[in-house]
Amino acid sequence: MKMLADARLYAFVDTAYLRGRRPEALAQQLCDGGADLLQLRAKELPAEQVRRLAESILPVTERAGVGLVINDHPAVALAVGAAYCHLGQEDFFGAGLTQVSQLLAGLSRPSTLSPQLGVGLSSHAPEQARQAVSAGAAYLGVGPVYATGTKPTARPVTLSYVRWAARHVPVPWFAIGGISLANLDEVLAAGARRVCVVSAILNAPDAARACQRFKERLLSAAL
Ligand code: TZP
Ligand code: MG
Repeated sequence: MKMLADARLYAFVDTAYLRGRRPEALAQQLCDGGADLLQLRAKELPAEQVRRLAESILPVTERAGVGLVINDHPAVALAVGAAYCHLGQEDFFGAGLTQVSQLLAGLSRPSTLSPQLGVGLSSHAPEQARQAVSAGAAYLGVGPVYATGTKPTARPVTLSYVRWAARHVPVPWFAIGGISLANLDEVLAAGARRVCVVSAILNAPDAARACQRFKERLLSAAL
């Protein structure tokens, strides 16, 4: 599997943007386009259906060496053998957790699958980033940078938080929220080298080509 430290482009199979596409076919396109991590985000589905989708996508990501991230469902991530799960502030700190190890200890672990589940945490402000790093997060989300229809109620954190993250966050971190090919240069100029992109890729006419265009520009920005 690709190393997290080398990841630049974090793409999504978000069920809100499928528009009739088969999830595993979309996952293949995103991997073919150069996504380094792939998140399964299915806000409206119950855990059992998330699990079935994860099982259908995992062979695709494994063949491509792309880490699969399960949003919101750590037990599903562990059960299917995904590399990561992603949780928001409210999912993790709001549930009374302070350490990733507490979360993992609370999950029943199949004996052979996913012995080391990495946990990514969202952050919206410096203090949240510090707490997430102390908790043992494998990576951080930094955003939403811009207002976005994918998460319409979230308040943008602006590029100033991206600039702070570039100077202070010691683990891999991904700028997220409203990032497009039109604003990527200013996100890079603020110091981001890794980005999460949902709608700008999933609404593009050719998702694989959209990934390629993001990836080329991310790789041409020096780390
Ligand atoms: N968390 C913060 S912003 C966001 C999430 C899941 C949505 C990102 O989607 P898009 O379409 O790339 O703005
Ligand atoms: Mg969540």
